[in-house]
Amino acid sequence: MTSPHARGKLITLEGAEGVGKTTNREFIRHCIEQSGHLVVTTREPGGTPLGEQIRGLLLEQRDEGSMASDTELLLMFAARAEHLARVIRPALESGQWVLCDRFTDATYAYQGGGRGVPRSRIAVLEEWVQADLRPDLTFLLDLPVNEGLQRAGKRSAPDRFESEHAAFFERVRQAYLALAQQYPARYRVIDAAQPLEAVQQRIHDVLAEFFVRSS
Ligand code: Z5A
Repeated sequence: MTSPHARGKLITLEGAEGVGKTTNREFIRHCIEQSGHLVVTTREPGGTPLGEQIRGLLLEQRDEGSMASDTELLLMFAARAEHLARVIRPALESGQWVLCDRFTDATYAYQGGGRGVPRSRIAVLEEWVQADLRPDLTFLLDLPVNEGLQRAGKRSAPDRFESEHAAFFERVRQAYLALAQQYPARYRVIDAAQPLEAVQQRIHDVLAEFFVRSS
């Protein structure tokens, strides 16, 4: 039986530390609503009660030292499986759009690029947990690492990821840029070093083009 609704669109927001995802999330949500679509705004890791508990485990500083990178990877995908089952798939299937602050590309960038987990291991979990579901549009907010760290440094005490060194975030940034090159049809790279108005003008233009393409 075919669904009475067209499937909604999945839009993801990506970037390394302090690039302005949170700052721009509301703006994107507003633009989507203005175009006449219902939108669910959510985030990873998290987005469900259990996923937020897993997020707590992932971000908290641990006395016993670092978490094994496979544990980190599996927890990311455990939270994602829950998120897909309880929030993302039901919303998309009912025709709503989903705006997600970080998704699987963050796993390729942080666990793959940052921690050095082989890409093939991430791909196995992606296939298992998502099957053929992929984002329809991905914004990559790109900023030189030092500038991002400086912006983020103005906030509260650093969590487990925020305590990493600049070299880690440089690998994350390069992994994101490589993904953008690999998937040019869905990726839009935004120069996040520009003033906020210019960043949002560019986001607005990308969305306007996307709405036309998806209508
Ligand atoms: N993680 C992972 O490892 N693997 C995965 O699969 C997933 C996630 C899904 C939590 O993510 C951690 O999880 C994350 C990766 C890991 N760790 N790190 N790093 P998160 O998204 O919740 O945490 P975050 O990266 O720290 O994002 P954030 O806290 O939401 O920061 P942001 O959104 O990029 O930045 P912001 O808070 O919007 O902006 C930072 C400051 O810059 C703020 O003062 C703004 O006012 C200012 N700002 C923003 N835009 C501008 C412009 N254009 N000019 C000047 N100043 C600006």
